[in-house]
Amino acid sequence: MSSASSGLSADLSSLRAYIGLGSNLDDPVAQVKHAIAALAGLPQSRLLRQSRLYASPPLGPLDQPDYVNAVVELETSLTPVQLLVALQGIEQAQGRVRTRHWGERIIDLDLLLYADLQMDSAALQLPHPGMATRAFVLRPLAELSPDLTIPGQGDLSVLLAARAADRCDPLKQEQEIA
Ligand code: A4P
Ligand code: MG
Repeated sequence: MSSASSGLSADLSSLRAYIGLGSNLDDPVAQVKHAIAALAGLPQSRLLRQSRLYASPPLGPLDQPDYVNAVVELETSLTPVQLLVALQGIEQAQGRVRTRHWGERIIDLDLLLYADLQMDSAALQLPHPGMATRAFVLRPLAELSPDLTIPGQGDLSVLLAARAADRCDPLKQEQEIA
C-alpha cells in the first residue's frame, strides 16, 4: 500500500482480491447469485466486477451434479484471514454442509488471489492451491483480468491455454436470469 496515498478509497483500490464461487446443489444458479450479493455487502470491501456464470463437470467424485462456477473481483481492506473468515460466514449462512472431499456442495467460496500475496499457512494458502489447473477458475478469471500473472504460477493466458480442452462454458443467458 502506498504511504503517499491519502484517502481510504486510494488504500482500498490497491488491494484486489479474487473469489471463486462454486455450487452444485439446491439451485446452483440461485446459490451463486445469492453469494455474490452477500460478497457485495461485505464490510470494508467493494465488489468491482463479476464474471458470467459457467457450467463445468465435477472435479473429484463423478457421481455428483455439474457445477455452476463464477469469479468476482473485490477491493478490500480486510486482511486475507479476515476475508477468509467472512467467506466461511457466507458459506455457513447459505447452509453449507461439509461432506466428502471435493464432494457436492451448496456453496463454496475460495479466496483465489489477494493482491500478489503468496502464503502457506494451515488455514490459508495463496494463491488458492489447484487454481492454476482448473478451467472452472481460470476461464471466469480470464474474463475479468486476462493479463493477470498468478504469483508463483505464471501468466493466466498460458495456464488457461493448457486447459483449453476442459469443458467449462458460460451458461446461456436465459438460464442466468433470476
Ligand atoms: N483454505 C486454505 N486456503 C484457502 C483459500 N485460499 N481459500 C482452507 C479458501 N479456503 C482455503 O476448504 C478446506 C480448507 O481450506 C478450509 O478450512 C480453509 O481454511 P473447504 O471449503 O472447507 O473444503 P473444500 O472446498 O471441500 O476443500 P478444498 O480442497 O478446498 O476443495 P476445493 O479446492 O475448494 O474444490 N468441480 C467443479 N467443476 N467446480 C468446483 O467449483 N469445487 C471443488 C472443491 C471440487 N470440484 C469442483 C469444484
Ligand atoms: Mg473450498
